[in-house]
Amino acid sequence: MSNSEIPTGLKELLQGYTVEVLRNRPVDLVEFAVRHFTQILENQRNVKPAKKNAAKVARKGVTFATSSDESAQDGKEEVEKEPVKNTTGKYIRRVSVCAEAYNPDDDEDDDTEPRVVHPKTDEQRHRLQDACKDILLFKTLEQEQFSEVLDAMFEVQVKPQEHIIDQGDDGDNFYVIERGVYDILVAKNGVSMCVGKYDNKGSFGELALMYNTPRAATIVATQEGALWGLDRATFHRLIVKNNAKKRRMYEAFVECVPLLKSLEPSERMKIVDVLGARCFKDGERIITQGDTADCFYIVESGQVRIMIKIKMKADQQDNTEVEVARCSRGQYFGELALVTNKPRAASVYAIGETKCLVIDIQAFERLLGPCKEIMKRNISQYEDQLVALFGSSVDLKQ
Ligand code: 1OR
Ligand code: 1OR
Repeated sequence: MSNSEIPTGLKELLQGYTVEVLRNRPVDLVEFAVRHFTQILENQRNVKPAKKNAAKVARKGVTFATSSDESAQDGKEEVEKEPVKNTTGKYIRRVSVCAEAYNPDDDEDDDTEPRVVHPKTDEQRHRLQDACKDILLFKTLEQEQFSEVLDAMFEVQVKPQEHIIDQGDDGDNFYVIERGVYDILVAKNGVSMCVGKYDNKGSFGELALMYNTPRAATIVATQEGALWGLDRATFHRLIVKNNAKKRRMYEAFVECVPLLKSLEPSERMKIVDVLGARCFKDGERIITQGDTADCFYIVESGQVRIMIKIKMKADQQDNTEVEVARCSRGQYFGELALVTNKPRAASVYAIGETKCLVIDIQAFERLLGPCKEIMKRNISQYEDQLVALFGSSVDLKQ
C-alpha cells in the first residue's frame, strides 16, 4: 500500500536525531528536536553562510533562556564580553550577553583556564569553611573540587541597603552568606515585591551563572554583613561541570519520585541542578520539631522515622516522642513547615544509613509550585491520621 510507505530519508532523519539525543542527553526532547531539525533545514536551504557558532548552538540542545531573552530563542549567540570591575570591586553590567543554550556536559576550554586563588589567613579560611558547610551546591562536589572553590572565593563586606545583585543585570559572581540579612526582591510589571529573605545563611546568584540568563531577582542587604564571592569562570569550571554529573546521577531517580511526576522534564532537571545530597547515620536527627525550616527533603536511600512530641492527657506525661510515619525511597518530608510558614511540626530521624536529596526553601518556592497542591492534599490528611492513631487524647506540642 503506497500510503504506508516510509518516505525516503525519514529513517536517516530520525536516526540522526536519535544519535544527537544520545550524544547530548537533552532534558527537553521536543525543544531539542526543534533546534535539531531547524538546523538541518537551515543547512539545506543554505539561507545564510554558516555562523561560527551555529553548529555549537544546535549541538548544545537544552536551553533555559528566560522568555525575556528572545535572541536566545532565535538561536543567536553573541560573543560574551568579559565583565569589567568598577572601583568598588563589583562587576558592572556587560554590554550585551545573550542567554546561550545550556548543557553542563559542555566542557568548553574550562580545563585550560588558570585557577583562581585568593590567599586567605587561617582565620578567614575558618570562617569561609563554616559559611560553606551547608551550601547545597557544594554538597555533591569531590573534595578536590571543593578545595578549589574555597581557594577561589573572596571576602566581600556589605553595607546596609547595598544592592548585591540587581535584577536584569548580567551575572558576575555567586555568593555565600557569612552573615547579614538580605531581602529578595522580584519586579513584575514594574512593581517590585519582596518575595523572601536570607537570614544569616544560604547562598544566591547561581541562576544567572548556571543558565547564562539575566539576574532573576534583586538582592539587597538590610544591614551590615559579609559574603564570600565566587567568580563566574570558576563557578562554571567547577559547579556547572559538576551539574552534568548530577544530572546523570539523578535523572532516572527524580523521574520516579511520585511528587515530581507532574513537572516537565526540564523543570525536574532544574531541581537536580540546585539540589544537594546529604547522608545521615542511623539514628541521626535530620529535622528537629519546633525549629525554623529552610529546606525540603526527598529520601534517596534508607528510611526516616517521623516522631511527634505529644502530651498524653491521661497521665500528663510530657515530651513523649511518638512515631507517626516513615518515609522511604522516593518519598518526601519537611514540606509542611515550608507550605504553612510555621516551625517544624515533627522531628525526623534516619533509620540506618540514609541519603536524602535536599532542596532549599528558595528553590522549593521557585520550582515546586506546581507540586504544592499534591502536598496540601497530603497535609490535610496529617491531622486525620493523628486522630486515627491516638484518638482525641493528644495535643500537638510545639
Ligand atoms: P540570579 O543569578 O538570578 C538573583 O540572581 C538570585 O536570587 C538568583 O540567582 C537566586 O539565587 C536568588 N526567583 C529567582 N531567583 C531567586 C529567587 C526567586 N529567590 C532567590 N533567588 N524566587 C523567590 C523564591 C522565594 C521566585 C520568585 C518568583
Ligand atoms: P515539617 O516541615 O513540619 C517535619 O517537618 C515533617 O514530618 C513534616 O514537615 C512532614 O513532612 C513530616 N504530622 C506532621 N508532620 C508529619 C506528619 C504528621 N507525617 C509526616 N510528617 N502526621 C500527623 C500528625 C499531625 C502524620 C501521621 C501519619
